[in-house]
Amino acid sequence: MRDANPQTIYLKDYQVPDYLIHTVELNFTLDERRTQVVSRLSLARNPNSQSSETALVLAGENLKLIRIVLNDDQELTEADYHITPESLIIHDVPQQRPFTLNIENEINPKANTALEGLYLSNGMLCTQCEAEGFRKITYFLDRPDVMAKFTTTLVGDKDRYPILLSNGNLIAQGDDDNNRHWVTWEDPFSKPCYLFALVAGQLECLEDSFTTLSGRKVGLQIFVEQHDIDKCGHAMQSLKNAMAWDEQVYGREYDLDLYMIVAVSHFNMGAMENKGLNIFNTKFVLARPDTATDSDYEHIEGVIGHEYFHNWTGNRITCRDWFQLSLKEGFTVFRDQEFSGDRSSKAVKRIEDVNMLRTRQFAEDAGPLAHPIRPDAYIEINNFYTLTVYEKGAEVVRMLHTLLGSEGFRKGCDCYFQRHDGQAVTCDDFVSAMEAANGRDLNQFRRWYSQAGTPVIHVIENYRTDEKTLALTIKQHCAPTPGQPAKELLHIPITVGLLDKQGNAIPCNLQESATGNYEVILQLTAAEQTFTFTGLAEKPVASILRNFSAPVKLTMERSLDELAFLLSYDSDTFNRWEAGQQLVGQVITGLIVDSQQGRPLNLPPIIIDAFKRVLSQSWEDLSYFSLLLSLPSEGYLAEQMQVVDVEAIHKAREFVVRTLAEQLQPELEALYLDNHRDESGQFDAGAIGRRRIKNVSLSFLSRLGNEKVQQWSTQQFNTANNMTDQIAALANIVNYPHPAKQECLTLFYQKWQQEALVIDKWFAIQASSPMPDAFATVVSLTAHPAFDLGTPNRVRAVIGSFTQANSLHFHAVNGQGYEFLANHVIALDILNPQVASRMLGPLTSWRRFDPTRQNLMKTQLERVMNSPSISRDVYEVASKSLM
Ligand code: 0A1
Ligand code: ZN
Repeated sequence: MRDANPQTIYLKDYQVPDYLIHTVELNFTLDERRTQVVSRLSLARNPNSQSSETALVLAGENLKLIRIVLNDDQELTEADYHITPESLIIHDVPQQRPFTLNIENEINPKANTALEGLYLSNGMLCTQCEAEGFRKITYFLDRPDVMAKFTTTLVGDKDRYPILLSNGNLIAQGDDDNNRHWVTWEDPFSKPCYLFALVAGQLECLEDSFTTLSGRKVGLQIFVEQHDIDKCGHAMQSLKNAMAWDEQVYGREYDLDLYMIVAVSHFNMGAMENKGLNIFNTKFVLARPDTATDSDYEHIEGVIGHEYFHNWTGNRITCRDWFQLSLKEGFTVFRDQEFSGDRSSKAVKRIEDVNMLRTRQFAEDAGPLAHPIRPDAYIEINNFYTLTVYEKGAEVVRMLHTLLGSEGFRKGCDCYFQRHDGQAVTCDDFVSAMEAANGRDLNQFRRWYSQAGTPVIHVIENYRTDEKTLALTIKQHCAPTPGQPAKELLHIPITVGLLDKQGNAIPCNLQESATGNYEVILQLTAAEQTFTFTGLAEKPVASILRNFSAPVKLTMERSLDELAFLLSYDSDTFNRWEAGQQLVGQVITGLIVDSQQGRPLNLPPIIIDAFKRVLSQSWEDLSYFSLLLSLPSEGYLAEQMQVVDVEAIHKAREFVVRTLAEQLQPELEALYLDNHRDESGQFDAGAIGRRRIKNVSLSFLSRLGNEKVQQWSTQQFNTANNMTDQIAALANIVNYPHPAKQECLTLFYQKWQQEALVIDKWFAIQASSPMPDAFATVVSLTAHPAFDLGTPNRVRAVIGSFTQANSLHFHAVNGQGYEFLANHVIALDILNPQVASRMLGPLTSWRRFDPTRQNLMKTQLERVMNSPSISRDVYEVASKSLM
């Protein structure tokens, strides 16, 4: 291993910093291979330090130290300090009064393939400092509770780096000798160094402005490479929408005069909320109807919103330590989810979010890497930017919103902003603000922060004709997770509604509090509780866990008839969809067993009738309609099985889709033709919905393999003037037998070869195809001249798609998929440990498979773990998953 003895960091060991930094003046002389960094820090001993240690320990990695000067006049010699691979230790610094340090060092951005710190992307210099990248730029107290005011001067060649950006406001600029120029930026807000950013390069800019509620005019700038300048309009509009939304919903205004976004092609994650200078993966900025799909447009809006919302939830108020990551991420994801829901369809957005949570986060929470939303230990913090911290973290904030109501939640937020503006705080501080503003005791609720695993809620119904009551007995249970053998009881909000036989909503009068409301939030706090509804002359149908009011698994005896009834009548859009998923899910689960036992497969008529009913209704929200027609994914079905059988899942699910296509062919064809209007790819709910329903129909029909539908696909592929339609057609051409497959793939590549993000789609579609030649295709794609291990988006498109979106072939019983992944993780780890460790994910779920696959997967994990000079990132994931 590169780091022979990786240390575990524990939350319980947290101590306040021994020193504080008040101001930082940075001076960069930019060069691809030799960037000079001069840093002037003003420091002082922290009066609250709990340590007797007086040495000053600054974090720093891969830095070439040139000089250190204390208090402007005392150049330190090697006797005064000590350098380790991870730090600079200065033995003796003033304890009683403030002091300055001038540190000069050099870095090599071109050699930085890990994309952390200062690095190069298509000739542009840019930074990524969260979580601990700043220490790869210069020596510093690289921890979020050290907040300082930054002034940054960038010096660079005028031709190579005409644009020079950093955080805050531009306060001075000028020319230097040797065709160089310089710019000074000042950020008036104190911030931790993980929010520092700089960008230098040849960039084009789209400009606009936004006037805040209080009448301040804020300049908005989006910087991209020249050829992308025509793809920034949607991002800009999304930014303005996000700024207005945060004012309306949270009363939060932007606080600088300038908000900049830069799009870069090489980025480990989605985007980064650096103060005033967000750096984005191009994938979440660039969109033109012919290059980006509707779902790309939606993701861009969501991520632009997310990073903007961080200005208050993350930047103005930040995390005390990295264990508190969900304080900013869970809250900000909740905010971006609500923003997106308000912008489009709340129902659709909620279903999409829950779908992702249940297929991916639930799997994480049930696996070897399960951790609470506030983890208590880590080896490499970059491994904890997880679905649990983000998505489950958002669910926990959503539960607070549900428990306190919109107004109570807003009061809690106001209290949080007022109490903690300018501070680095904890998840506990957030909950305390909610308690204080609402006069509530949330002590039991706090366990959601410390406890891993997905609780299972079991509901038993008991209707009594004589008493006209319905009793719901609800039990909660959470299985052990690594390091947490016994679980505590949680406070779980369960939203319930009742329907009469005609499908009408009826009042939910609880025995102890008859409110007459049509919906009630049950507070489950004990292991078992009974809630009794009164005044029910006939047995109602209960709609439970409406809007997915808690991140739990709900188990309950439900007949197919009852599910079909809820699918027809539930007024809760989430539970209506959920009833359909349960209905089809139960049937597919039965078919999986039939398939495993070699019995013939039959689709019960109730499913066909249910689909017919959905198809016969008229729907305003066509996106919601298309979700009602979509079957549970293979990933979701896998989650329901004791031992995952990818082949049986694929076979059973495909059987259902194909049978439905056969039985409903006329309806689906009509739906396709009705919605196949020539559209320019406008991004409005109506047009998006029409494209969605049309493409769902085409996907069903493509299973029939008939020439007519093949022609529809080819025609749609050839004539589409928007990427949603073109890529949907291509997916059907690639996923099912089609005579023009190679021709279409070639045409598409030729047409789009200059557009990296479109070519990512071309790679991803082939890598996730269920066709028998998928593995050979993937191997050949990794040899394609456009494949590049140094570009995370491309790695995700090929290796990520194959291993995460092609279970059937990744889990081939000969183990070739596993070996392929291990080979690439080992090769990638040398370049980019963060991405390598993320790619390893699919192997970590080895316990979920049959013994043969378990062995094959374990063998590859062991190979990865034992390969020489493996990174801390990959080591942590591999070793924990083998424990
Ligand atoms: N804070 C960013 C995500 C992010 C996290 C880590 C990164 O590099 C290791 C980069 C970005 C967000 O939530 O958007
Ligand atoms: Zn975030």
